Amino acid sequence: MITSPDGTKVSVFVEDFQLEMDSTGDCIDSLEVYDSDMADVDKLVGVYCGSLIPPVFTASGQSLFFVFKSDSALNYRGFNASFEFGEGNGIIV
Ligand SMILES: [Ca+2]
Repeated sequence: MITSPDGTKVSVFVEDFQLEMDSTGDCIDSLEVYDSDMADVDKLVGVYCGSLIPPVFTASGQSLFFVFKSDSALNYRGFNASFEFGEGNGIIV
């Protein structure tokens, strides 16, 4: 989870992305993004896999919640993202 300071909103930029997807386009490994501070189904922004880089995520509040799911077989490259809020930024890997 990423939470920004009071009065700011967090944005996340995915720069590199590759997660396992089957031949029909269903996600085997996935990244779920929630516009919330928890995995609230009503706040699900999207479920991402494959090699298409997801859009920039900007929270409506101060928090974005990420769930990375991976099975034990076939690990793809994964993802690399940076985030920023108001002033300053950081890197998550
Ligand atoms: Ca896998």
